[in-house]
Amino acid sequence: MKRGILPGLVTFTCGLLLTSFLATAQTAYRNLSSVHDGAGAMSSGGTYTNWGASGQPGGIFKSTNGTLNNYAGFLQAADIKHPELDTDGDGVIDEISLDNDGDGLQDVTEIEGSGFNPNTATEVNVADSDGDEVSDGDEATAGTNPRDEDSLLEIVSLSTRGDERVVSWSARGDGTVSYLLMFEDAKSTGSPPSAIAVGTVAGGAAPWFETQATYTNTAPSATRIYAVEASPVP
Ligand SMILES: [Ca+2]
Ligand SMILES: [Ca+2]
Ligand SMILES: [Ca+2]
Ligand SMILES: [Ca+2]
Repeated sequence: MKRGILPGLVTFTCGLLLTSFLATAQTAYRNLSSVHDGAGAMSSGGTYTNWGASGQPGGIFKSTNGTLNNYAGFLQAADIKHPELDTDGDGVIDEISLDNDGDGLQDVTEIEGSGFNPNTATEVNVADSDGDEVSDGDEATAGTNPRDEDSLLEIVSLSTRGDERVVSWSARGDGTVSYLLMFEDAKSTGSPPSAIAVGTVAGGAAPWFETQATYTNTAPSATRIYAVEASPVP
């Protein structure tokens, strides 16, 4: 269940996306031969559907030829290629979009699960696979579990102790994520401009190393607004 919003903002530093989107949608292209030519079958067990095939290419494979992206085997027929759909509404149809849902993770990365440690597959056509209001791409940046709605970057408490302010947020404790505590002494609609470099934090247990980080801010103003920014350690 999504926890209540506490005072403070949560932001993310998204990584640079080396994605070459096409400016305009191209004529739909579909090549299903590698599926249809194989000895395949589809069966249903009531609550599930099983697709089987022989003679399919091993692993997940993608090749690019000019404006066409060719996904081998099942990926031709299952979730990836839809010439009639533009899931994220960016003007590039899913057929040729590298990132159908526009969450910052490419389709192949979502299927492989390679954007996360441990490897965790996410939905190709759903930007927020676990519905915690943080996109799959932002969860990859923050190192949180994209399949657990209780795993996300957020400020979990903000308390006053004498003339100090104690800020706590959910964090990943294996040293792979670095944090900035940002603040501003006025009402703001964007990320506060001042920042304290907290760096990495320690704690939590494998595989997700979920823990809490705490920072004590001395002599803050009465109206200080806080945000936490996460970025992967290079
Ligand atoms: Ca995506
Ligand atoms: Ca997704
Ligand atoms: Ca999510
Ligand atoms: Ca999550």
